[in-house]
Amino acid sequence: MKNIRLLVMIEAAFFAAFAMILDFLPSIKLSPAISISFAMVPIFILAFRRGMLAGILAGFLWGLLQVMLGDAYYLTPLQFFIEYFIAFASVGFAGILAPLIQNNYQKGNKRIALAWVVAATFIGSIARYFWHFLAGVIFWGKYAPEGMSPVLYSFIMNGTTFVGAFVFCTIVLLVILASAPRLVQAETFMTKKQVKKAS
Ligand code: 218
Repeated sequence: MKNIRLLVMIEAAFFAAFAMILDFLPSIKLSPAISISFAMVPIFILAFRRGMLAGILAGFLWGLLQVMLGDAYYLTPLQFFIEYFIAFASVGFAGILAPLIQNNYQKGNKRIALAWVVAATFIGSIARYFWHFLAGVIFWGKYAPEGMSPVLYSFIMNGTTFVGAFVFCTIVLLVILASAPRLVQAETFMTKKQVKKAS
């Protein structure tokens, strides 16, 4: 049990680092602080593979990496906390559908599993961008064009980014998981003692 937890934590760190690397690739920039990319993909894969808590941990670590590598935009402490810890960790909520994805793969229902992958990607993306939208209304309103309300400005900026990121991530995930579904089907990890007991 202890070993499984350690393995999941190592996987979370690995997938968070992978997301950070993807974040450095060229992306579509809406503003210096907002870009549309598929960097969330590794966090989604881990959330489908290991469930919601592991996904939340990986998302949190990804946010922490952004902060540590100086790739974060700071306006106020609360804005920073919401956008780099709560928002990034929320991507892991995609893992709420992990049991449905795993069960359908196990039963050989590939198409249904992939349909749940799309739904889970939607959940993780909207959970993240809800927080960016909220931060946008409260903290980024001053950057809105003259006469535009902060709510509309944040909705347009974060709504566009949400749709773009969701579509990008869905396409990449469908391509990856259609050919390598084993990525989300973790083999049960057993200690030597457990193997002996089971055999
Ligand atoms: C209107 C507006 N502009 C900028 C931001 C900040 N923001 C938005 C989306 C994603 C991220 C994290 C880095 O990719 C950030 C900092 C906002 N919330 N709203």
